[in-house]
Amino acid sequence: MKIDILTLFPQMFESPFDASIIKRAIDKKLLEINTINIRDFSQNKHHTVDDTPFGGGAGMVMGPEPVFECMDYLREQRGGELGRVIMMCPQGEPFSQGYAKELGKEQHLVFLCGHYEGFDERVRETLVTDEISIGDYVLTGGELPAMVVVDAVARMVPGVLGEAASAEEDSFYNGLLEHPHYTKPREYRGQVVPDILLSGHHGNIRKWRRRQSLLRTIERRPELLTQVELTKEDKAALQELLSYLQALDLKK
Ligand code: 4FV
Repeated sequence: MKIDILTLFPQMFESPFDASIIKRAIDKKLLEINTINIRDFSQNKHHTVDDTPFGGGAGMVMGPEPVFECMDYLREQRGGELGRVIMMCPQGEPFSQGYAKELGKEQHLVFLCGHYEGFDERVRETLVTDEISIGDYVLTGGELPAMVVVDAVARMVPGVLGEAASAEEDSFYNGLLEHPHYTKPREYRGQVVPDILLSGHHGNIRKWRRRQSLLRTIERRPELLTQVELTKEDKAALQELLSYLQALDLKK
């Protein structure tokens, strides 16, 4: 997968992608990440990329020219056509594992990282295919959000997650929150690992993990359950849980 990132601060991407899974994916040529400095495409003598908003108001707006020039250059570099062009912005569609899975199937992604009040609207209208938000808060720039999306999407690219890790067991992969994990030592400062996990009985272990995922999802993100395909086993487990909680309630 080829990823081009248009930004005013390419240096911000050096270290995050220079370690761990992403670095290994780049070394294994599963992923190619390029950053392009939008300021290099500013045609004015001071190389400014932003200006005051028409209609007045606080803040500055990133002008259309450097972005359009930069995209023309990139389109040329990429053989005449671009993949999906993603603008990171608070107005975008909330990012999700489902969206990561969808983008993970693409061959080429372009990320537009804004600053100040954001981009001139003509950039959004003409160049952008996707607008993504990583959350309902305002950041200083689109770089960190782009890193978040690149990281989540990279994990969906076949071969990026080694054998050890599989996306299939991720939280949200099956729509539920992930079950608890334990590793050595079996006992630490008086805290012991649940026996079931030491039983070697994979069927029971799978059942226990599914129940823990259901329990954790009910406790923390019950709204997620409305989007999950529950098995008969799940419904039985939930029913059992419900009667247990009701019994608890009745005792009070
Ligand atoms: C953002 C978000 C975000 C808004 C103004 C960049 C900043 C500045 N992007 N999810 N939340 N962007 O706050 O994606 O241009």
